[in-house]
Amino acid sequence: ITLSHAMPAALEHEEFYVDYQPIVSLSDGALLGVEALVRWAHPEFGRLGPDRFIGLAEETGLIVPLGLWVLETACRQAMKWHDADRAPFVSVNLAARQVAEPGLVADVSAIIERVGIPPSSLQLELTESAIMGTTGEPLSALRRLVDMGVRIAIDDFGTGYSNLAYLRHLPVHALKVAGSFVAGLRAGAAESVDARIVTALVSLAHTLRLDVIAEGVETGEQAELLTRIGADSAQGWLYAKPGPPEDVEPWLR
Ligand code: G
Ligand code: G
Ligand code: MN
Ligand code: NA
Repeated sequence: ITLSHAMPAALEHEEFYVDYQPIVSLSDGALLGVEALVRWAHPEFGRLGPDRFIGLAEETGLIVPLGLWVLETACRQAMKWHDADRAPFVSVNLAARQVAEPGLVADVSAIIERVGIPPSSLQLELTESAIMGTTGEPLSALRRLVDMGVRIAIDDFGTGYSNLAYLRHLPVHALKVAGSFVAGLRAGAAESVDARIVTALVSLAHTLRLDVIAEGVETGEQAELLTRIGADSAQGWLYAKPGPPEDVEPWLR
């Protein structure tokens, strides 16, 4: 039986689970939010990462119910972390197929109401290819979500095709700089091509009044350079690997 055929039953049998990776402020190291990352505890093949099954789920359409399950699970978890002093946001990946789905706004707002999460504590991550060229009903769906208070981030920014004129009119709040650019940042290599690209991306984002989240930050040197360049926040192994909710708890204090 193929992975793709096994997915509907796996969703029903609760074989999927969500790991969380902290997103921290570069100015003071405080936890700002977490990214939710789905995994599959396959009874035969063990833990499978999203690279193994998200593409298949998009092809079969299972991404729609799976994506809503991830969204609701992540929002419920985020609410457990909310208290009087702190309300870390949760950032959930949205596949192109989900954005094209006519029920998106109704489904997302139903989850927000059911869970009771402030819409501003929810960020949706879309890749450039999912968001660029979005017009008509899907674009107005994104606008309605933004009007509700939900934040939108463009994932893996810089690796796809961004139409800058188009970006200007999109209801986007943040750009996530792809880890492939961050990987090339090293102290003493301030003139490296990657350093110049990241500098340009940060400048572009700030010109458009967007926040910058740098991904794949693995070393203190990278964090230092990113801070100097003016990136707002960061995510990566330097701070924490994606992990179960318990791993996030020390960050709440
Ligand atoms: O978990 P990992 O770091 O291996 O993530 C690999 C990719 O899978 C990332 O690009 C991430 O955006 C994507 N991904 C993780 N969880 C989800 C999800 O719930 N929905 C979608 N559409 N993509 C996801
Ligand atoms: O949504 P996106 O594709 O960006 O998902 C992030 C992916 O990058 C996940 O697969 C996650 O496990 C991985 N990741 C997170 N932090 C780091 C890091 O510091 N270095 C590397 N190489 N990968 C990371
Ligand atoms: Mn992501
Ligand atoms: Na990314």
